[in-house]
Amino acid sequence: MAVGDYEEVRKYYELTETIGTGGFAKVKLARHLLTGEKVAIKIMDKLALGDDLPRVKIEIDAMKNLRHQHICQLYHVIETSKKIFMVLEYCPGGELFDYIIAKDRLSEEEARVFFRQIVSAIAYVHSQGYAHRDLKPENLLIDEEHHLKLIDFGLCAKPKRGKYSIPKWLSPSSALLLNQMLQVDPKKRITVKHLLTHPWLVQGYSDAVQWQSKYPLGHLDEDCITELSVFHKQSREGMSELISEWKYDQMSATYLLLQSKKARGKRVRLRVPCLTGHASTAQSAGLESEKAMTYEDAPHAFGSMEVSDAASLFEESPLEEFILNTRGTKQHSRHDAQLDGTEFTLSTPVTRKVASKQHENKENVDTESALRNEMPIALPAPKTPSAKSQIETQVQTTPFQAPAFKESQFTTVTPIKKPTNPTNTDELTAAEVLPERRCHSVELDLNRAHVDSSRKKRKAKIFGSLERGLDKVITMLTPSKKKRSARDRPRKVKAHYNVTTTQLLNPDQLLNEIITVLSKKHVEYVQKGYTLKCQTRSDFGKVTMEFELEVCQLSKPEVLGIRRQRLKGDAWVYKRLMEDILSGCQV
Ligand code: 6Z7
Repeated sequence: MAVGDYEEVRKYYELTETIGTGGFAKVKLARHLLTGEKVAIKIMDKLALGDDLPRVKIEIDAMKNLRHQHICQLYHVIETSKKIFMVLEYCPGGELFDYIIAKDRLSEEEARVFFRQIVSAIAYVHSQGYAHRDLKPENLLIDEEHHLKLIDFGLCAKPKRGKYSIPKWLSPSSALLLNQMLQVDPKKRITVKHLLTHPWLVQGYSDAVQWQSKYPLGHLDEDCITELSVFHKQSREGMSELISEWKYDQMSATYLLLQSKKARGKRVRLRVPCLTGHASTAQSAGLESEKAMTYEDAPHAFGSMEVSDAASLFEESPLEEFILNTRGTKQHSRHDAQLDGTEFTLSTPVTRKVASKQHENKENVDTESALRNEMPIALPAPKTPSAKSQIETQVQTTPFQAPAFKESQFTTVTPIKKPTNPTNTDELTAAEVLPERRCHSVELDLNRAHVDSSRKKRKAKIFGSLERGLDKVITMLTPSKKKRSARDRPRKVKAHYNVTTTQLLNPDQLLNEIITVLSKKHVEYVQKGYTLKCQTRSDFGKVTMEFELEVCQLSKPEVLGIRRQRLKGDAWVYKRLMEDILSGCQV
């Protein structure tokens, strides 16, 4: 990861957790510093994109021309030498696919609500001369108001689509509609225009589907322009001209996010980004420094800093920070000490050669390279969050021979009890899984590891370049007494379609049930409190799926639940795995 690439983004946005990965892109949650609005940032590596780079450009060009209530809004494009960042509308409801699966099936009424929105989006897309060509429930997200947003333009689908079966519970009118839409011959297929007034779609409504954009590109919102002109000390006319250029830069992003705030009934106010040390206010505002506004200039603009809101968004998981930062360049260390009483069962892949001469003298230990030589797959024994005194890493090996080199986002570290010779890199491979080390557990007393500085120094000598990586892990793993109670209990969450309720009363028992099933299913996991960050691999060691499972507490009704979230992998494979896991638990 090139630090400079991210610096450009951090001028304007505070990046937090990863909410999706796939192909050559990952999507991270973030907050726009000036407006405080949450956004999703799609991050792509230009080199990795290779031949797909033109597709990304096509998508961006299309997105710049599309603005519609049922299309995920592009706010900002940041291109650096190595990366492309697409700042997009935040859709906290996740994928329609997961929603349907969770509900098993939708009622026709609800399907109609959604379908109207899809048809509306598609009719608009077509009206602008574009075709999406990859319409599927995975490409429809649900926003805060439970409205659908179409995503992922620029992907070509190759429909094989002709043979299909109609579920027997569908009404004759919906079966007829599907039949009209699924005609292979385009001449026989119903047009989007006819769909707008199709009897199935207007049933129970007084009008046809309204497909016209509520936010036409030419229209500028007065309140947003006023706020921006006050903030930037520009005339309203000047500001309108600037916005009308639609450069999809910080100015466009700020305008669009203000507009979105207004649409949700929030105050149209800009504020001082006080959460970052990365950029000055002026820089963040996309202005020359002399134009930066002070509180005295316009106090209203510095109004409500939603501190608690921001804090919760930015409460990064230290483990995730470590896991995701396998390139050794992660700059945010301010959360390092925030680990809160969470026990980790550092999961399955066992680091084989954790250091080599190549890595020894690097300033930032190249954790990824060091950890790429991972050996799958050990399935650790469950570790309940309430067992506090130690962290125990179960090291087991699988019966099969694993490939020697693997790419993994899940970095795992095998605690090394007694390294011997600090200068001998062979000795530094103490974590290698040797036959005699198989099937035993290694214990680390993390409380002691953190406080004993002389031991730490000794360790520094011993581990050489590895020290940084391990220290970070240990720091992260050292429970802070004050905070740990917070994670001794499952998190309270609201009922959501991604949460399956259970009849079990004991969260540790439930966690153990899940872990047992994961082990049976050969799912690797990292445990953090009541959250299990899981992944599966192909026979060749490639990570095929990433997801999270969390034992949580629901309030109405007061029962334990299992929250699940897919981060990567095929939606159908995930669905089946979830069914297996959830039915495998005695819940
Ligand atoms: C045009 O819109 C696009 C284009 C594109 O190429 C990619 C995307 N990708 C997105 C993916 C996810 C989200 C937004 C855009 C998003 O907001 N996801 C999200 C946000 C919050 C939460 C909370 C926890 N549950 C899942 C979740 C997902 C869009």
